[in-house]
Amino acid sequence: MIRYKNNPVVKNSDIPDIAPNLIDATSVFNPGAIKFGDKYLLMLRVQNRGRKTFFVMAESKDGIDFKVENKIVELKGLEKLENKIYHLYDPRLTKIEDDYFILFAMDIDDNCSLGLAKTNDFQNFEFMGIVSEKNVRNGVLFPEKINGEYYRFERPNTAQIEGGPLTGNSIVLAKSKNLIEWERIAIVAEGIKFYWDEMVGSSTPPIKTKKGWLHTYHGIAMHYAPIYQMGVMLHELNDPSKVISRGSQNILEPRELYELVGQVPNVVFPTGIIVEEFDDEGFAKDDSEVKIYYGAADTSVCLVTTTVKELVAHCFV
Ligand code: M1P
Repeated sequence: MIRYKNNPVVKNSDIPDIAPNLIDATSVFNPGAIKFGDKYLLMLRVQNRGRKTFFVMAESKDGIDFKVENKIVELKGLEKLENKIYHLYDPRLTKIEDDYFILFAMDIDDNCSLGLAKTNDFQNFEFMGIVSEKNVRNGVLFPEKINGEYYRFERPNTAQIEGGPLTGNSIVLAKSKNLIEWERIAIVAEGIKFYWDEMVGSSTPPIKTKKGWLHTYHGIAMHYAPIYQMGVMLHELNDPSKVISRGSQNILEPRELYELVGQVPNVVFPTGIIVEEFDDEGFAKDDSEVKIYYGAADTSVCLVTTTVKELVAHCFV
């Protein structure tokens, strides 16, 4: 995992003032990422000084120099919800066939649920609904159907960090016929007490490789103050409930000042992954570069690069 030398790639001073809600943004982190034509897109989670969150798009020709759009993303149809909506955050982007989907966390009423939206052009976004049970976060969609059904990982929020958020210690596989109603199939990973990943949650949407589905996740060590790190595991292609191997050590942990200090210290929180090269059958190429975008200390957006084969190898360490 090689950190980009001029991290962060997006920081609060890169966010234009978008009156009246977003003046002098306080932080930008945990972005969704995708390649759209020849452009790299990030869907940023931006916070204003009222600590309200907004989604704002940013684009780049090289995945490094991003220009942030001068408008807040509007999800058409969200205004029809009767729930009290506090925050939308931590979007994950997945292309399935010709559509681009955004699966994100919604703090609503008395809980956090998953919301789903769709776009074809990253200019017009359609809200499709609340698509989870109560108290779920960290939903990531698979990029294709498996045996005719959609799949995702999700993380039930069932554990409390002292003085912190309701988090969770299991990742669950779920399937759906229509992307709206989901049926849980199996717990695929649980937190491991006393080690780096006592709490867990999926990080980025799974990547299809010849060796299996490559799945990055974050683990939280519950020390005096929690430490958020990144790990990786591999699942069987035809039945992702089966874990082929899960790396025993983290592959990215807070070390740089921008990860150690900020709104929430000691956090690397990956949410976006871009694989540069796929073969004709849709498998990520072994030697392909992989760009992973993550929130650093809940304050800025950073980039690390690696390759498919390095990530796969780490599942067996
Ligand atoms: O503050 C660190 C992270 O805390 C939560 O993580 P999880 O979803 O694993 O409970 C989220 O609020 C996340 O947005 C935040 O970056």
